[in-house]
Amino acid sequence: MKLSFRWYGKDDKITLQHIRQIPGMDSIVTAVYDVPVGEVWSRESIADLKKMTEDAGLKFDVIESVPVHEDIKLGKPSREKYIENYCENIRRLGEAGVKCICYNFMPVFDWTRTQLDHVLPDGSTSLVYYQEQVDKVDPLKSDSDLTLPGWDASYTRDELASVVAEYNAMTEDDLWDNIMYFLEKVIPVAAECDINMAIHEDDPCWSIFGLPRIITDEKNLDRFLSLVDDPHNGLTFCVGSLGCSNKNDIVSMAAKYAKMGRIHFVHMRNVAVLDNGFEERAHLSSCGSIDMYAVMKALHDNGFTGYVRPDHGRMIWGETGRPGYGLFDRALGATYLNGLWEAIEKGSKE
Ligand SMILES: [Mn+2]
Repeated sequence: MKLSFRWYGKDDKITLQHIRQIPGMDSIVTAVYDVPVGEVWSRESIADLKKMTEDAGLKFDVIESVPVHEDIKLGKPSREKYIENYCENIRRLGEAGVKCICYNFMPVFDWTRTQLDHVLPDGSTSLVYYQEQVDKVDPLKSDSDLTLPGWDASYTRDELASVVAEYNAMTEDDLWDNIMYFLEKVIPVAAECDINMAIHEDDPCWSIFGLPRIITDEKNLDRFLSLVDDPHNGLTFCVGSLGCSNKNDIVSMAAKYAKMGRIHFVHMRNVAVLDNGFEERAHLSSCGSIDMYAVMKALHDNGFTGYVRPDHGRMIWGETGRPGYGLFDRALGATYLNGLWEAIEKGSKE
């Protein structure tokens, strides 16, 4: 595995120098943040990121994310322009030596949580999802004050209601058609540039607000990978997103997709699965519902060579900042993953 760490660019209070001091760190995971979704990233912005990263002694291998414009997901005629822009971004990132691009195909809402600073028994805070709180929120009611953290602030409530209504008129099969259309144009370009495209699963891995969501479980991941059967059409295997449903057997899925050579990037996060949702927890297996050792072993034993990053961390030691993306707990997570990997590797040679 190649250890990586998400960095939000120059405005991130966590610096590349901090990240470099985490043992074993190989690559940064970042993106160009000053361009609206769907537009082409400037070569200068890409080159700046690359230079900063490499000057800090890290690699510029992984982009998270190149976001997919809603018109592509909705299958609108304007998708042609946005797909062409997407392909141009792949080409430009390929020129800069990028190896892997993470993206997702979630309608409107990226990750969804009900609270970002839930206090855990040890006094740390984490992101949580409680279904009864989600059920109280209706994005179609544009006059409602109820919102959830993480909602795209670039939408007004009226705009949000209207885009949600557009998706509510779509079936899951429509969304499958639209993702197929996207992949058939994008994957050949990625193959030409030798960039691995790595879709991130829906987070959480079930439908919310009646919106179609399809990147959710093993059956659907099988279908997704078969749409364009090319190794460049792969996965960001997000353990926390898939693992917040007990229906997903994370360990056997990690083994299967690693063996197929289709996992290019892994997000390692532990969650405690509850009857009414889930809580994000520290990375250690005993802190949540996921056997992190078994996931890492499944990856290792099936020839995984891609990128791994610690996913959301708790806020600990008084740190403040972007929820899930503090330095301290993610660094603890990285160190834990290093330890697991070393033990698995050495153990396999005994
Ligand atoms: Mn993730």
